[in-house]
Amino acid sequence: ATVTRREDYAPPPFWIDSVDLSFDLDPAKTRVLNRMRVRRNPDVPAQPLRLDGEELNLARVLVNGQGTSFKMDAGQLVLENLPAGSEPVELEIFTTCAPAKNTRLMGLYVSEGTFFTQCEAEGFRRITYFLDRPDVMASYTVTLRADKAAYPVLLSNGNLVAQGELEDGRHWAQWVDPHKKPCYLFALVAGKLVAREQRIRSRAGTEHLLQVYVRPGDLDKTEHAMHSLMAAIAWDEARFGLPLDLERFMIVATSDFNMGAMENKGLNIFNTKFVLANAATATDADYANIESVVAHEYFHNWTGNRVTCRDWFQLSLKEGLTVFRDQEFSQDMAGSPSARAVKRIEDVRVLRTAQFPEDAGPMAHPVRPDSYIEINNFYTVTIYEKGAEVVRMMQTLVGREGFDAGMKLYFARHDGQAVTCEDFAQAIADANPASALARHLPQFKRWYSQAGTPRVRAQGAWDAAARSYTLTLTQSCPPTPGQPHKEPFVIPIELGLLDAAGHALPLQLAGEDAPHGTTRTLVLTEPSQSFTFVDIDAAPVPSLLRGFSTPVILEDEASDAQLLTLLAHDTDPFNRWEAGQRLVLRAAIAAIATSALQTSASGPLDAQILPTSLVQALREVLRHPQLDAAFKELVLTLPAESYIAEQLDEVDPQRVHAVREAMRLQLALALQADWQWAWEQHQTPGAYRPDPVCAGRRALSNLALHMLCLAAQHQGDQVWPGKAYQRVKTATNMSERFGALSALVASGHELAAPALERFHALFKDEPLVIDKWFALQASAPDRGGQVLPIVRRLLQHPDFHLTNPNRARSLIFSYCMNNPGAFHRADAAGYQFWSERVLALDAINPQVAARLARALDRWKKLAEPWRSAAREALARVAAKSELSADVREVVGRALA
Ligand code: DPP
Ligand code: ZN
Repeated sequence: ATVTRREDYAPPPFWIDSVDLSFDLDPAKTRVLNRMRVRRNPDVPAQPLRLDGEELNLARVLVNGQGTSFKMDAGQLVLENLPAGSEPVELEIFTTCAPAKNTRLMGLYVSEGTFFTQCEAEGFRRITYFLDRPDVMASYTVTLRADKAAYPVLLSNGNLVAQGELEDGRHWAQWVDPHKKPCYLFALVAGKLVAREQRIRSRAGTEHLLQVYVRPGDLDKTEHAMHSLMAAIAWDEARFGLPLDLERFMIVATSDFNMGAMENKGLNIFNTKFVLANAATATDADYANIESVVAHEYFHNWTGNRVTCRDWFQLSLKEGLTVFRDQEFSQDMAGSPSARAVKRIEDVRVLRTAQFPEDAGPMAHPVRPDSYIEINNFYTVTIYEKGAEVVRMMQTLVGREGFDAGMKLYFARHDGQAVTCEDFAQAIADANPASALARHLPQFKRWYSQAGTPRVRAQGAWDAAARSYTLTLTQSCPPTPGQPHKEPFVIPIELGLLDAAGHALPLQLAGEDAPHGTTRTLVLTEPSQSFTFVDIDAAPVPSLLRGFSTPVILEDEASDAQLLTLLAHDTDPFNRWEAGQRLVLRAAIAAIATSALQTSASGPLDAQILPTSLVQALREVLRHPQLDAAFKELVLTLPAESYIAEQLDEVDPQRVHAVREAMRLQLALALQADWQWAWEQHQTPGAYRPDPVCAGRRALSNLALHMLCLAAQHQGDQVWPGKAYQRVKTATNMSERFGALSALVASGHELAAPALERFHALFKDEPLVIDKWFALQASAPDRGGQVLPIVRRLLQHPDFHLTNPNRARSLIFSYCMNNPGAFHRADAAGYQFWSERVLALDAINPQVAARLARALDRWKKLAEPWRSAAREALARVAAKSELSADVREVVGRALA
């Protein structure tokens, strides 16, 4: 396999100014005529033109209308005899491809009778020969021809300029994209689709047509996506002054899609999961995800499309920034300060449960990687979520207005260009010359170049005589593959100090004339630094890393009593939540170290793992008269098994599972009356509305029902399972229906089976709901090893299709990646299942297979016998000769 290195970047030897593509669409054999205007890059020494191509049948190559000699080399089409000089050349290439056989879903493929494309990162080369790299930007004209009855809708990027009929029942349409773009943003769609349409007028008075295309029958599930799109357009204009630059903006949904969605210029293609929603089929979480993914792809129109990446090492230039933008958007849409905090906690939870392990494992890479074998393996939580945190830190260091000014400068400098992460950081710093970012820019950029999660140790000392409090912050970062030694980072630490009664103290640093508020940001740049606060009458309770101002692991000496104070009083909702999580983690880790708990077929053990003081504090949060339901649900939800496991040096997954299950039961029993109260108080009668307040109430009442079913199952009581079953039958929205079904499945009650059957019968024609049905069973708590046989049986279910990524993820990924207690079996049968599925998927779709391959990333942390068994499973996969580069890179790094 070939390694691509960032340091090898060289500008392209040729530019492609314009592309005229004609497609004769046929599932078995599509003919593609590509006429390009190509010219030599005068800044680069003359060399042959090498065009990328993959699985194409080449029929003809013409240069300025004449036949020409060419050769094939490592899949590339090489033209050695192009005329010298800088005159443009007309290059005509005629190829065919087989979309119906394209199970990789990269390039041009067919899904349920409709043609779709996916070109990012390197799929365009599966459509035609091209300089398939993001720094080559061209103008596109696209003509589509297809059978009119089978493919009545013909779409591509930009504007529809002409269309007409052909003989034999065929028709055609021509699209012109007014903007230059890299080829990874090319798209076409052809099929039987219907659209919800909306006309809007921008702040500047321009008119635009918005369309959401879906299969006939799904139109009643497009309202929320359209509303989300309109909100995203308005927000980007209001917050950043960035308008929609197209007359027409289209979203098209497909049920066969490798990722979430794709920001093709003017023609976004989406996984149906992130478009389709109505009250009956989608949960509150689905509604929120749709809002954020629709916005994310729309925001790419500026951050990604207008200003794009110089090379794929710069992927976070567009992804980190666009995730940051969609997070900011979702917070603004959430409205109230507490709803914003809920969104922030959810984002941090993803970062810490998915990105931190990545940063500590074999796939660890900087936000701007130095090398890759397969770029598809680097669409990661590090590039996306950690990349967003890096942008967020810049905003923290320059302030919100400073950040907006930096964005303006970024577009003023780079609109229409393909640039680097450094260019972005430079623009933000240059717009804020007096800021801490500008002062420390070279050091700040280590966030782009150094992998690994930094650790910050905080030690506080109160000096009674001086009435001062000195906080010493010390940073370090563990080695990662290829980076044994790390230099210090720039670490903004937002903090506050509380007195013992929980009141916020005014913050005055030594040397200052007066206090500056009760929350402020310290910037740690040295390996170790001390900060002294004056006028402090008693030892304070520090509230550090408020809002999770930096993606680090904080190690402080907070006592349980201090954490209880924060849980009860901190004005920073993030740290309030965090205090509860830390107390639960402490109890869990202590229990894991000392007890030999195991779950049994009869369910979790009734053990007192959480101290009474914590249970009481959690009760007070649950009963709190002012706190929002959504926030309460987050506080009362235990950390995931995978997150608990990350805190340990050596992991016995069965013990982690048993302890977490026992904590769950303990909370269910100790707070039984409170759960009942919460359930009764948080019903949301009336028409379904997906707003944060209603969604929060449903989340809390679902958690309550789950706990009540768990307690009932333990006590042999039938009332709550009966209520849950009734709700599965009669609920009028999916959030409540699925919450009730989950409660039955998670408690292991015998009513779970008939409830699952009924649920399947109700929704057998709704693929996204059937995905949930598979996922729920695959992620059910294991009691005596029953989950794997169920998963194996479901593989044979008539509704299971390995070729459909959503379905493969719902069953296989849910089991291997979302259910550690069931996956990490002492008999290694879970790993055996994993290796079989990786290989089966790899033959169909390497990109999806490589994601599944990562389920064993953290095998070196496992205790025996899991560790040896996991290594054997990895070695079994690695030993296959016909492996894709995608999977080979992942298992190779895991075993290295
Ligand atoms: N560029 C896409 C995104 O929005 C990747 N599928 O993240
Ligand atoms: Zn993106």
